[in-house]
Amino acid sequence: MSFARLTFLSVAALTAVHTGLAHYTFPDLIVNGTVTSDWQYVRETANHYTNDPVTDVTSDAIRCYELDSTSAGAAGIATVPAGSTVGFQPNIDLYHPGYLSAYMSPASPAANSASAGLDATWFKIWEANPQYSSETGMTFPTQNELQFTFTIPESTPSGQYLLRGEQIALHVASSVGGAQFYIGCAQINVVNGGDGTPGPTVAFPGAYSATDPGILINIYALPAGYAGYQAPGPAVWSG
Ligand SMILES: *[C@@H]1O[C@H](CO)[C@@H](O)[C@H](O)[C@H]1NC(C)=O
Ligand SMILES: [Cu+2]
Repeated sequence: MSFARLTFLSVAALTAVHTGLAHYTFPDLIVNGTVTSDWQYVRETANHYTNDPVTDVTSDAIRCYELDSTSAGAAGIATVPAGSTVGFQPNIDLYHPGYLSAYMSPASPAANSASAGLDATWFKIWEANPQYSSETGMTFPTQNELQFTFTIPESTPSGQYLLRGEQIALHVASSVGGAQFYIGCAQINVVNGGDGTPGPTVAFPGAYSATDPGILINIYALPAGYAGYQAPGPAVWSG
């Protein structure tokens, strides 16, 4: 093992300890270039005070992590033109190294209904994978940044949806149940949409297994000949 590699590992280990309590929430939807208020359009999550992650991929919390059954009705519904850029702003920088994604689900009877999104209706519209090379090891998207943004596909049919932003933090993901899921679901009404057919669709819980290679992974000791990060969940629907 080279000196450079040793140094990298030590820094990584220290960072993991230092940021052990640096959890976060995704309370702010970004729409039309504006960061909206905390929980204005995002359903308030159970970790609004503790910032603690979800760690059980089989729990209902893996869907939207709502505080309680009133979270849906308490948040508004943001009008969002198809093809526009949206995103989430966490309450602090995204300290943890991880994988980011965004999913949508048609919302019936309305985006602010607690019964929206319960079925296998979720499709992935965006992801940002850790990048790997044998020279540099893994590098992580938006680590230490304050926002992540992406586009609502232009051909998304108009109508009400839940928009689920997620980071799977991988700093302690080397044992089952170690990966940390940070989640927020915004309530949106897509306007000026198209005639696309979003898919493939999945359910939450159901989309992930605790042993998926993108969830159970030791980012500090990748196997020899590692072929690169394998994202969990379905392929991205690009519209
Ligand atoms: C975003 O802009 C569109 C017009 O392009 C507007 O209809 C919509 O209300 C705006 N959404 C928000 C949440 O401000
Ligand atoms: Cu944390």
